[in-house]
Amino acid sequence: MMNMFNLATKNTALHRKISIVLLSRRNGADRKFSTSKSAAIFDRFKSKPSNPKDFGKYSIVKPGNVSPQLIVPDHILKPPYAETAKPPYPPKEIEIHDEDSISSIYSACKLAKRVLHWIGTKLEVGMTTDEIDKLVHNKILANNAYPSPLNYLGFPKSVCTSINNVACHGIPDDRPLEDGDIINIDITVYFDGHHGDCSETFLIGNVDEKGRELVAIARKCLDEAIAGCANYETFSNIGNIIENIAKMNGYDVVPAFAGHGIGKYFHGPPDILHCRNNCSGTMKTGMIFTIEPIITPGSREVEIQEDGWTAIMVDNARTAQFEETILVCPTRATILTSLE
Ligand SMILES: [Co+2]
Repeated sequence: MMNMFNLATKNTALHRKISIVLLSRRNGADRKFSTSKSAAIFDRFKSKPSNPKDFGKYSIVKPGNVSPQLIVPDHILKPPYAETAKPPYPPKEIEIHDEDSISSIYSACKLAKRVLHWIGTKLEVGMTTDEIDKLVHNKILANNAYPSPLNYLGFPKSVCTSINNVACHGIPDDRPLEDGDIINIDITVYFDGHHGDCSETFLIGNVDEKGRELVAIARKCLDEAIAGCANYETFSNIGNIIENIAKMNGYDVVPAFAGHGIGKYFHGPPDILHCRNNCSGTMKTGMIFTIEPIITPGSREVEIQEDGWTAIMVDNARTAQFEETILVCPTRATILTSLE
């Protein structure tokens, strides 16, 4: 899951540099969003309307029917927002994690990646995203962990499932997977008091060539960005690497969503921008954060649906996204969301 830039968190130097416009298009008309959950679109990042483009062969997805919220038994350690939907404030400064903290986050990250890998082997045409949610929910509980998205700021499900033109934060529903879909599954677990967060875009059946290429480039953007992380590297390096690779291949980056620091909190500083930027800030050994760029062949604009979460591309282009949680080390970054 990702940080959405919003006015409530616009108190850092990084946010002050970016003027933001909260808007959505409904029935073709712009309207201002009033909820704190609304996503922001940076006006400086808005792309010009492009000519209709051939984005390939795929179904355009809209939100479906959502089943009742699942139960978490009492013996599972729950994060503070599990009952209230309101997460406590994260630390103001970027945390430098000590060995104990790194070890706990690593355990959560490994579990998240194991569940992600496992659900990837279960996907098949005809399975609904609601079924994916139930499988993931039960798998996480069976590992004595809590599915972090559940009731985080009111999110109704245990996993995000974002298919084709859904950029991120898709809510599992009654839509069955179709041959040719690409689906991002975003798993975060809360284990031993710490969160671990990762996602992957999976191919369902026969995905057209444009879809396969999009997914491959999204993976490459993340891998190269991680390779550019180490002690003393700048945070802006991440967005610059990602957007350069995307643009070189004819793609763009969706700027409205950011990676985030993670630990005892699901989302904390730093905000990791995935588009080119010159924001200040330098990585230090012991920092832990996610990188999770969303790549598109179309324009950069997303529209948040009335459910307050589902982010759909305005031009209905497909998007692909991968996410890892990483630890900054002296000469490189270590991926904590690993299978080992
Ligand atoms: Co995340």
